[in-house]
Amino acid sequence: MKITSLVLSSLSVLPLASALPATRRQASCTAANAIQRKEYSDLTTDEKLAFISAVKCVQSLPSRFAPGEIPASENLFDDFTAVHIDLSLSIHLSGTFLSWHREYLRLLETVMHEQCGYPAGLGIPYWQWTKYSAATLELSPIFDGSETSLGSNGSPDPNGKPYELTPGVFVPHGTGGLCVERGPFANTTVRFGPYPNSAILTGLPANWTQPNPRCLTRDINPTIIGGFLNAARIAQLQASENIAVFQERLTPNTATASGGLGAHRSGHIAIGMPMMDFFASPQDIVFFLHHAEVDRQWSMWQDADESRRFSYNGTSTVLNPVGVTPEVSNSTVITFGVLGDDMTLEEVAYINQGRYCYQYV
Ligand SMILES: *[C@@H]1O[C@H](CO)[C@@H](O)[C@H](O)[C@H]1NC(C)=O
Ligand SMILES: *[C@@H]1O[C@H](CO)[C@@H](O)[C@H](O)[C@H]1NC(C)=O
Ligand SMILES: *[C@@H]1O[C@H](CO)[C@@H](O)[C@H](O)[C@H]1NC(C)=O
Ligand SMILES: *[C@@H]1O[C@H](CO)[C@@H](O)[C@H](O)[C@H]1NC(C)=O
Ligand SMILES: [Cu+2]
Repeated sequence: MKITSLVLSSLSVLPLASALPATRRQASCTAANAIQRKEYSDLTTDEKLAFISAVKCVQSLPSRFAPGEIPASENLFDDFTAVHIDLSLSIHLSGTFLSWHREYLRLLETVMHEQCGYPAGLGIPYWQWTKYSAATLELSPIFDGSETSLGSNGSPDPNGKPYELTPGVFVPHGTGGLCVERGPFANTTVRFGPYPNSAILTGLPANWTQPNPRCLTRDINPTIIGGFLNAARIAQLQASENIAVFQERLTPNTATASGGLGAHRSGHIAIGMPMMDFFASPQDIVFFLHHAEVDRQWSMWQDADESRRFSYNGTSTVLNPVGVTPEVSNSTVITFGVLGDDMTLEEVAYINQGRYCYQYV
């Protein structure tokens, strides 16, 4: 779609660039050599199977933590959740949210490419929020429960209750609620959480690293999809005049009954259960498709006006309390624990320059 903007006039820097370290190299990133991140439905059958197989491969690689350090983390895929939990009170509802999750996705994509035989030119797929309606998400190629899906919705829970998002703010439960019983991720075990939303304010319990094994559940929620992930909402997000407004529309600091949910939180609630967990949501692979869509929305918004490229708002602390951590800037460092190197926000501002060369198609 944005092929023209990707064809960079950087041929002249090539001889010089090849002398620089690979990660800093200003290589020529073009539509022809960029990693393609496709909407899940646009993957071929072979590509869907390659993605599913790569996820299972990451779930079979050893944990990078020292034995006993994080007892709930049994493999490298779990490590992605553990690091996300550990940093949750810095990387959400803060100025580092967009940048941190951009690099986080790239780290999983890199493991898939380097250790799991995932096709080099293919990236993590995304879930385009507006592609499916409230009625059809459950029947989509992502969730239809077939061998090329990411598993079904959870089985219906006849006792499902409304969710209280924040005190006094309820949304109805969805059409599932129990274990995912069909498709490649049927009967997957999750071990982290659940953690209460109150831990956003109080901090995690000391035993957060202890395993609590149970089945992967989902509760696809038509109320949320219809109400908050619709085309009008996404158009409004893209029309945001500055980064503070963009972040507020994507993921506001307070959820209100009048609609202050934002597309980011809505996507988590729309899938439900582990995906709704503020801390432990990456346990459901759909997290990565949802966050690829968040990243796609951010990159489109950045591309629309270059003055937005290095604009930031917020601190490195959840809810941006005054005086705890500084307002973020180009030089703010984000960390990734056992998953990867430290990064500055300046280094992750383009998806097609510097350390990244991928595009959303
Ligand atoms: C998942 O578990 C359910 C209930 O135990 C069982 O009926 C079903 O066959 C399992 N599915 C797979 C794919 O293992
Ligand atoms: C952690 O501690 C809480 C409070 O004592 C308890 O309810 C919960 O089951 C514990 N979690 C695990 C995984 O041990
Ligand atoms: C961040 O945005 C808020 C809301 O618009 C604003 O009050 C604040 O001054 C901004 N912070 C910086 C550092 O620009
Ligand atoms: C952030 O970095 C970019 C690219 O190096 C630079 O153009 C921009 O001026 C920097 N912003 C600030 C406020 O220093
Ligand atoms: Cu997150």
